[in-house]
Amino acid sequence: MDEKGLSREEVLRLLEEYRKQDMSYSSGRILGSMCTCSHPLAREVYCSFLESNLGDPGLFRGTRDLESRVIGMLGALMGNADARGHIVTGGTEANLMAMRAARNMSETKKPEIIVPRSAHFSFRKAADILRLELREAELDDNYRVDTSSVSDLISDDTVAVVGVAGTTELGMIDPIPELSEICLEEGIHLHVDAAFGGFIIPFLREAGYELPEFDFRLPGVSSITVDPHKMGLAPIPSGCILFRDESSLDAMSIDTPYLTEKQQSTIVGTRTGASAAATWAVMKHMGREGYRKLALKVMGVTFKLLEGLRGLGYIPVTEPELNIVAFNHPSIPPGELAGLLESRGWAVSVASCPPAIRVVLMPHIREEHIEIFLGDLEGLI
Ligand code: 0PR
Repeated sequence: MDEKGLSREEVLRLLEEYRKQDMSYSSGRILGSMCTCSHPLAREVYCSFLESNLGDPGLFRGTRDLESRVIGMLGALMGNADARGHIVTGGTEANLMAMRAARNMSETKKPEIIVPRSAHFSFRKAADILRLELREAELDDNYRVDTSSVSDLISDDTVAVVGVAGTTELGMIDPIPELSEICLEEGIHLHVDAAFGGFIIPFLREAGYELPEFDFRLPGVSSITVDPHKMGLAPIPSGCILFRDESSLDAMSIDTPYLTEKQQSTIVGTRTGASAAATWAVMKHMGREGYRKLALKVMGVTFKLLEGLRGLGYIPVTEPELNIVAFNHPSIPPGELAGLLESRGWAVSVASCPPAIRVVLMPHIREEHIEIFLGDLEGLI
């Protein structure tokens, strides 16, 4: 650090130089991200709650109330208004908490978890941190988990089964109703990772899309991850972990004798209340109607891309269930195609299973961006 401080103007000028190197969502060029421009109201509220600390909630009773109300709203959206949980930093922390609760509630000395091959890498982190053996279940021809493979992997040491509602690479929804039946019968914690899908599947269902149930309405579902900072339009960091009831939180609670609250179940100690306040604000402002419109809009852009790709001779690898399209060029391998697109200013990502270019049609991607993107793809066919 320098001895003398710089002026405010000088600091801001220097920062602008750094910011210029970043990409922006509003350019429409970020095609492989699950994050997006946060809602302007959420941004404003976030800044005004910057100093609130939910690690010591007795000092910030109003913000704690906002967190409980967000949990109540999301619980109700997921079919259980009595769900308990917390606003956390994102899907990784939420999944870690779910695995921790499941492990702590079991007696086994050699805990194992079963996750689909398509599960997000956060479960590998959780397995490593919590010393869980990770078993991967096979996928079916549509890249959804094969429930017979899950059944085959279950043992006396299985503490949790994971199903994904909106896979990271392809946006596929695992057969959660079947997993619910299996887990109910075996008495195993079923965690649903709806980090991406949680803020779109319920609204598409309301709008008449035929998508399977995936939430607490299924009796075998014990916990759900849903991230407001993905399709919820909340600023980063905003994730949410929901448990069917308080017992899962109790299984992780640690005494915090000198704080205003005597027990804590979250992993993080000092933690911002700004995420909870901003998420509350955006959910109250959008309402179900606002999110339903948004869901239909992104699906419209998704189908436009899909149709355009087919028209040009590109090959989609699945029929999309949500707003993710993965596709291949008839001859250029996906890694090479991603490079060619990058040189034309597009940030796409490459899926691994199966290898394909992956485009996430987040709200910042509009029809006009897709038209330009398809124009560039046409030049490569
Ligand atoms: N579960 C699922 C199903 C996910 O897709 C993700 C992240 C997580 C959990 C973990 O969430 P956090 O990253 O919030 O902890 N999915 C995206 C991915 O890994 C995250 C992402 C977002 C990556 C924006 C890149 C990016 O630009 O692809």
